[in-house]
Amino acid sequence: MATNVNEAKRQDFYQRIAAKGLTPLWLNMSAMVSREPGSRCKPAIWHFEEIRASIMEGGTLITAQEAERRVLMLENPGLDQAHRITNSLYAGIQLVMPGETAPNHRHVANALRFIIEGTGAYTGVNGERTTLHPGDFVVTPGWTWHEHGNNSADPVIWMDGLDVHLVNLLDASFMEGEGPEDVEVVEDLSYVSHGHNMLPVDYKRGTEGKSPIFNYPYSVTRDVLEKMSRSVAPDACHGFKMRFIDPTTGDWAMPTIAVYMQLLPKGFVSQPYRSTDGTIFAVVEGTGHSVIAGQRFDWREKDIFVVPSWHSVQHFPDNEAVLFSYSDRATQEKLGFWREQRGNRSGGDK
Ligand code: 1HN
Repeated sequence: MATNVNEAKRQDFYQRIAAKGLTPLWLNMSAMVSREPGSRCKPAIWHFEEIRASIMEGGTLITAQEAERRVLMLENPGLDQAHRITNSLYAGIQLVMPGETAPNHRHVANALRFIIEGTGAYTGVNGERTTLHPGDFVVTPGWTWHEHGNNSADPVIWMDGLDVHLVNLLDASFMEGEGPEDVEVVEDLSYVSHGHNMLPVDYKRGTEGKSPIFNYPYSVTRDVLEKMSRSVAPDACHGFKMRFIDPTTGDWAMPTIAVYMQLLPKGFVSQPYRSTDGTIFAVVEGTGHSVIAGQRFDWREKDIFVVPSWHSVQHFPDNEAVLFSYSDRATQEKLGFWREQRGNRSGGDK
């Protein structure tokens, strides 16, 4: 048993060793090694109506060229305005106005684009161009040159998802600007040459864990979900949920970020589900609500909501709905950290 004398001696000891850059584990262990995830990340929703009004106002105040990227970041209310939507992941809303370009640059962080509004903007990745359509999932792998432009008559809006906070946690950030000009290639060459159960005969996979495919088009994704939903039974927790892959390996499409699309059929109520990867959802089609750790969030097309790590979620679509989502599961799996729990548990909801 601790005595008062002991405690005073201890406090004195802690103070003296602090000056030497030492601190006792025994005062910090339970906070550092929690019995289960205790994320400060909060469940939250951003309604597109409000996002759109704000980014369009931003469009009158700064050009894409001037801003380099004209983006409003989605900041999780529990995470101290730290430019993140979960502990590990970044989300932002980017606007490219008709006639604008955003200059070529590259960085270590991997980025995804999920197209929300507008057709006819493009992203160039390592000189190859892809035209962006609503629902498309576009990858710009780490350290590839990428730029954007909008040759259409309408504003184009998408969500960016990046692993930049993972890169910064590891102090591994590099960035360069003013890359080479686009070269003339067949539009979506990477999808043509790698996305149809074929590979160029001498294709050699790099060591960086990059998918050769830049655009996973919604027209294909939607068709897959439609046919799946007519042919097999829905998963009790996910409905019809597909993951985007690197077709040369079967691994996730991005080395660090897991990306999905799911269809929730009419009348479906998902069973409670939780996992250690805090997940960002974007509503592609439909209306409904989700209950996250007991809190109800009503959503409609183009809204974005976040389910923090180890928070139980249940989805209730009003009719058929389609949800895009991404999380750090690809990272957690590679490191052996990832866990999930399906269905109701004893002990109640978190
Ligand atoms: C970036 O390069 C883009 O290329 C968007 O569109 C958002 C957020 C942080 C760091 C780099 C882009 C970004 C970003």
